[in-house]
Amino acid sequence: MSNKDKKIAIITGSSSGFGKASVEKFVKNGWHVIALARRIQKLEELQNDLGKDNVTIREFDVCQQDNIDEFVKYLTSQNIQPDVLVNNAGLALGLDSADKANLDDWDVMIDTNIKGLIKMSRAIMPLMVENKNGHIINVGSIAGTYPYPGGNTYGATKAFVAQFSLNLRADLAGTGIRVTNIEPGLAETEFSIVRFHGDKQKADSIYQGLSPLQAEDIAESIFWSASLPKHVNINRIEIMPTCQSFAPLAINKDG
Ligand code: NDP
Ligand code: 8X3
Repeated sequence: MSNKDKKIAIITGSSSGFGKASVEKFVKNGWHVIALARRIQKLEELQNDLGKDNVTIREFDVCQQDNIDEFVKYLTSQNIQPDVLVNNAGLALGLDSADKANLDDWDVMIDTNIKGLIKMSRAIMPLMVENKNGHIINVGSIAGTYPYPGGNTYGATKAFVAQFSLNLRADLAGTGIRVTNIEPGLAETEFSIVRFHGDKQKADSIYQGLSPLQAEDIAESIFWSASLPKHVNINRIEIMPTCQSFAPLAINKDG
């Protein structure tokens, strides 16, 4: 792998959903992708499909600082200068109201969606700044803008991602580094299976009779943001399936 041959994207959470579809999209368009996730077997299957020349894989947990440190050492030792970092790894756990929610679930969401994302960004940014080239694409959510029952900590982590993305833009002004926040709505991936702790029937019922977004729809917008000329920065993209919309504010007679 060399920057001379191809542009290089690092994509976290590449083993399924948006991440996997993004790996496929970037590779189809001639990029080399470093695909990161915890489930190495899924990454091996992806690499077998797309070819070792196009995809480098690495077993990787964004919550493990030593994984991040070793990865940066690897990039530096190989003189790899990433053109794009897609901070996609993330999850929702549970849909209980805040007074009943599981605190361990909250911890995992904060560790992954917030701390994993900021630590990855902090680790990769210096390489980009040094090279005066790079683009950080975060995967936020409409849940970071619009509250809904049971969204509590998940939505709050995505609100953090939205503000962090804007603040990165402020800090990176003058460096040529771009920052984008992609904010999808309801999308059919493994997301709901994870949210409901492996209950596939419950997860399937979320999408039944609807036409939710597909992983490829989001990969399209991620790739589009990355493929624009360097003087164009997409700050944020909010995407919903047509079937998703807004409800009136709730008013409860009992206070
Ligand atoms: P998936 O569950 O299909 O994919 C999530 C990916 O994140 C998996 O590849 C998983 O890989 C990875 N991941 C989770 N935790 C970690 C971790 N600690 N370290 C490294 N990788 C991790 O869901 P989506 O594709 O839908 O989700 C991708 C992103 O999109 C998330 O940030 C999610 O919050 C966001 N999103 C999803 C929406 C939806 O409706 N689907 C809508 C809006 C935003 P592995 O388990 O192998 O590590
Ligand atoms: C996932 C979108 O609306 O299911 O981030 O919370 S939603």
